[in-house]
Amino acid sequence: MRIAIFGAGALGSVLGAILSHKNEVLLITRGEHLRAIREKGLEVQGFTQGHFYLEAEEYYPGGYDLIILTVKAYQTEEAANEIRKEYGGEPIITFQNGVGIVESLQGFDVIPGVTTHGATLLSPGVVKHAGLGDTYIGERDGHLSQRVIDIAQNFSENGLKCEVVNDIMERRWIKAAINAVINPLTAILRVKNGSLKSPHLKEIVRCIAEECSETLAMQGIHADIYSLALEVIEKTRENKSSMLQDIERGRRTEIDYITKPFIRGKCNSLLYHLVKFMEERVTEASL
Ligand code: KPL
Repeated sequence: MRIAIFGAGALGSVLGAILSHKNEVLLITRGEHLRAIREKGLEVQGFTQGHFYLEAEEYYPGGYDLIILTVKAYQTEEAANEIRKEYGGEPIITFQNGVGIVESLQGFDVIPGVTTHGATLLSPGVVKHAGLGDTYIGERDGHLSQRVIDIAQNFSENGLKCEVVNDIMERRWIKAAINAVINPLTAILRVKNGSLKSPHLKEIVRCIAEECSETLAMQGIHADIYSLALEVIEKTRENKSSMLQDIERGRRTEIDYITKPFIRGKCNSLLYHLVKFMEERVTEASL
C-alpha cells in the first residue's frame, strides 16, 4: 500500500517507520525535520529502532492509497486545505488527539482512529518510540467494512498491532479524556508521563479523571477514565506528553481540543487556564 503520513512529527514519523516495513511510505513534514530526513534518513530509537530512508515532502503530491493525518489538532484546517488540492477520494485515517477533528474534516473519506503509542521528537530527523500503546480504527457509523479490516491487517502485519472496533467515536472521546488527565499536568510540571504515578499527584489525577468520566457519562459514554489513564501512564512512562513537548518548543498546545471539552469540572477548568497562561508566555517568548 502507498501511505502518506501528513504531519510527520514525533508520532507520525514513528508510525511511518513501522509501516514502511511492507508499505511505500511518504512523510509530509516541514523545516529542519524535513531537511534532516532528506539528508540522512529518519533515525528511530526506543521500542522501534533503526534508520529509515523514507521519501519526505513538504506538500501532499496526491495519488496515495491512504493518508494518515497526524498534524496538531489546530492545524487540521490548514492540512485539509493542502490535501484538498490533490485529493482523489483516498481514505484519511486521523490519529490526532482531541475532540471535534473527525467532524471538521468535511468532504473527505475519514476513517477515525485512536493510538496510544508515545513518541518524542529528540532532534530534527531523530524520534523516539517512547511508549508502546494500542491502535484502533473503525468506520464512523460503527459498521464493519472490509476496507477497515484490510487496513488493520496491513498495519498489524507491519508490526503496528491494530484492532477494528465498532465504537471508534466513543473511543476518540475516551482518548481525549486520557489526554486531559496526562497532558496538562505533565506540561505544567514538566515531567515524563510516569511521574504522574507519584502519591502526591494521586488525588489530582483522580479528580481530573472523575470529572472526565462524568462529562462522558452525560453523553452516554461510560468509562473508568482513572483506570484507563493509569494504564496509559504506565505504558508511556518514559514518554514526554505531546503537550509538554509543545511547551518546551515554545509552540501552541492542543489544550482547546483536549481539556476544553471537560472544563465544566473544577480540576479540568483549573488546568485549562494554567496551560492557556503558560502557552501565552511561551509563545510570546519565542516570538
Ligand atoms: O497521546 C499521548 C500524548 O502525549 O499526546 C499519550 C498517549 C499520552 C502519550 O504521551
